[in-house]
Amino acid sequence: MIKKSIISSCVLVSLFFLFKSFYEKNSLREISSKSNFNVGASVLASPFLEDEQYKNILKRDFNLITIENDLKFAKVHPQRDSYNFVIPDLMVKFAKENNMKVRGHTLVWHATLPDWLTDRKYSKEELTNILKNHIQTVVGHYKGKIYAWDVVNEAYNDDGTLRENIWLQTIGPEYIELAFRWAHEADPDALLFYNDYSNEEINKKSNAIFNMAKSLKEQGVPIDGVGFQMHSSITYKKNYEQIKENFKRYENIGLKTQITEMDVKIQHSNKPNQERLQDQAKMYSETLNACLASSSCNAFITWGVTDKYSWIPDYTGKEDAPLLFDTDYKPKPSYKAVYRALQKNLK
Ligand code: 9MR
Repeated sequence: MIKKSIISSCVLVSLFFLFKSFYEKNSLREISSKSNFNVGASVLASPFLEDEQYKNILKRDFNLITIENDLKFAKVHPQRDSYNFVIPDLMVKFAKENNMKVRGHTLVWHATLPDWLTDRKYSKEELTNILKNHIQTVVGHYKGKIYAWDVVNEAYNDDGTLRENIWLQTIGPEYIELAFRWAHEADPDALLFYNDYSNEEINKKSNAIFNMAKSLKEQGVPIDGVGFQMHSSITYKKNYEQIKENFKRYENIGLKTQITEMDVKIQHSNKPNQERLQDQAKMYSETLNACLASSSCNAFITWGVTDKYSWIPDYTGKEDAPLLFDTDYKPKPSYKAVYRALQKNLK
């Protein structure tokens, strides 16, 4: 009995050192940058401001950051006549110093709106002007510094209809097209994306989004691609053939696709932890394989860096471990799976 447990401890210790030396020799950034592929993570203000180890992982393993919250309407435009760029400016500076791209998130959304906007009703003309000024001020502030914007986020319901939100109710469905045009006027070099969740497989929502993007492109509206958030759970198996088919149809019409907010929940499974982490690793690599099977897909971004800071425990009220690094900043099996998928697919 004692002999058996000594042997299994030795196996675990050697696996740990093997994995450690794997991590020391390899980085996601290095392998991605050689092929001009974007590998990124979203960044939160508090660890960014306080945690050097967090920033060290960011610059070591990623060539792109997405500003997770600090460019949302309520954060960047808290009063009708004042903007606050302090934190996003620091993040953009950090990215520049470390030769990383930045994704701006997000210009038009139904959530994280300031009270001054939601507390009273505006006329169509007033709200149109407010949105135009907002987009042009924010995009203009970062002209030449932000590589891509999520211009419109989550505008569709699961049944493929447009979500009721203040923009649709007051401006009308043309708010989407207008937002892209205004963003392009403010920075003609920035790539402009529509971004949503549950749009990776073929379903009513993903068809509606594809048709919208195709029609905008045909009308000459400056849209460059669609973002697929990819918030996932090991207990919901995805249809990777459909995901590939979906990315392929964007390739066929000359639009880019990007995985913009991937994380994988493990809290709903009853399996032992090690097995859940293996299932999670598989889900990360299969998703990345589906992305890399299409030339339209040029970015893979996780929604956070380490399990220490993720939106999921706050949102679900339960512990989880959805990302590539654990709470001690050690790379998880998912990290290695992502590395292997990049290695297998990138030339
Ligand atoms: O992770 C973000 C969390 O910290 C914020 O409180 C929340 C509300 O602004 O937004 C979360 O990010 C969301 C993203 O902006 C859009 N897609 C879904 C993400 C998770 O809810």
